[in-house]
Order: sequence, then structure tokens, then C-alpha cells
Amino acid sequence: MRWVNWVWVAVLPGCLSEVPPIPPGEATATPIEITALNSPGAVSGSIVSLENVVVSAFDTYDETGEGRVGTAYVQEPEGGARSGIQLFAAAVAPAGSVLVPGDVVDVRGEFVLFEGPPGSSPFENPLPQITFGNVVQKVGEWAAPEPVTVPVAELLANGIDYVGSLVRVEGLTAQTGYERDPPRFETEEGLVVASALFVEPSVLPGTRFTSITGVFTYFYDFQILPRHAADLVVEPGSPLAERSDATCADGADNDGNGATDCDEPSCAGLGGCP
Ligand SMILES: [Ca+2]
Ligand SMILES: [Ca+2]
Repeated sequence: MRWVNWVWVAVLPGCLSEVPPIPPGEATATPIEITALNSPGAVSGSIVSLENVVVSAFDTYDETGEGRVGTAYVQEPEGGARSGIQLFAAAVAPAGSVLVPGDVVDVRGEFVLFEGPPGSSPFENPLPQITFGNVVQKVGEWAAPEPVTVPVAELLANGIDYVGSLVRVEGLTAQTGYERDPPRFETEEGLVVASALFVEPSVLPGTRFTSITGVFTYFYDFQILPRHAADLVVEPGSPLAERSDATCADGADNDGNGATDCDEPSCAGLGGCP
């Protein structure tokens, strides 16, 4: 019933909230599955289309101040290994639309195995993506994708199988803080947590996480990209600075110094504090 979706989009310009929900992965024959693009034999440079794939993340966070926004991450509704791919410089229609997790989209564009920035060392693991010139059309809304829980050892050993997918990793401890520069932190377990989509500056060396959820990707090393504060589940009692909207409004004395939220000098202007 694909035409129904297009009719709705056509008659409701600017009213995306009224796009009726459709079950992702169900409506029409799919020209290609993302799992096929993540399998050996996928041909870099081919023009592909995806139908009824689900948005897991959309980058609106400029971590370097250089305009690094606009990449969308989509996956097959069932999720899991090899189910996701990134849409570099996503050209979302209608122009200027912001995608959110759970948006259902059709995509047409050039599939490439990106081998690294021009003039730089080539990637050890070419990164599958749909690149410049893609067209991303929102066709519906569905539940936000659920992450697949993957042991950190499996992620580090077979990371390429999870690139583009929404994953959840349990039992991690920060080895460094989570800052803008460099835009990442590293864990004692060897996983890089990068701040391409979001930063939580209250992470400290020694902060323990019950779990971290995010899109998995590769840029010279494998990285998980949390999307918002809820993707970082901090183990109760673990050290955390109070210097973010989340930690300045949680009612907790996160760093144990006797000052809570707006009583903390470092919370000025954060989390609703004056
Ligand atoms: Ca607090
Ligand atoms: Ca405190």
C-alpha cells in the first residue's frame, strides 16, 4: 500500500506529525536489504534503494563546531548484526526535516565502502554508507528501534558486523573523561565512546556504566555513539562530576562533595540552575 503513504506525504506538507504509522518492513517489495549491503560481495558505487527502514539516530550535534551534523542511521526493523547503515549527509525530504528514532524512511542513493578521508591513511575496515546525493523520504512513524545487547569482547573482535546498528554494551568503566576535545572517552575494556551525537561532560575516569547504548561505527577504530543522556546508564554510586544538564538536575550529589545540583558552582547555567 505504498501509494497511500506517498499521498499522505503529498497532501500534508509541513505536517509530518500527521503521517500515519505504517508497520516498517511490511509495505512493499524491498529493492535491497541493509543486511545485503553489509555482506561480502556488496559492490561499492552501486545505486541502491531501501524501503521502510527505521531511523535509529540523526546527528544534530556539532561536536567540533565545524558543521558535523546531518548523518542519519537507519536499520531494518528487526535490528541486530548487519542490520544498519549510515546515511552520510542525509538529504531529508521535505528539506530541513529533522528525523527522530522511529521515523520510517525510504532511501535512494549511492552505496560506498568508504575507505577514509582523502589524503589520509586508508581505513583498515572500509565503512559501508550511503553517501552524498542520497534522498531520504519520511514515509511513516513506528516505535524507536531497540538495541541489540552485544558483549564488549564480541564488538571488539567482530566490530564490522555491527557497524551501523544500534547496540547496547553492559559493564563498562570510563578510563578517561568525556570531553569535546578529543570528542570521545575510552573505557578500560577497550571500547571507544565517541561524542559525535551527544556529549555528557560529567563522565570522569572511573565512572562505571551498567550499560551504554548507541549507534556503532568506525573511524580508524570501532566506536559506539550514544545519542542522549538516557543511553548512558551510570552505575549507582559511581563517580560523576556535576557539570551537565542531567547531573545538575537529578537531585543527587553525584560527586559526593556535599553540594547537590544548583548548590554546585559548576552547575551555574546548567540543568535550569541560575
Ligand atoms: Ca546532581
Ligand atoms: Ca556534588
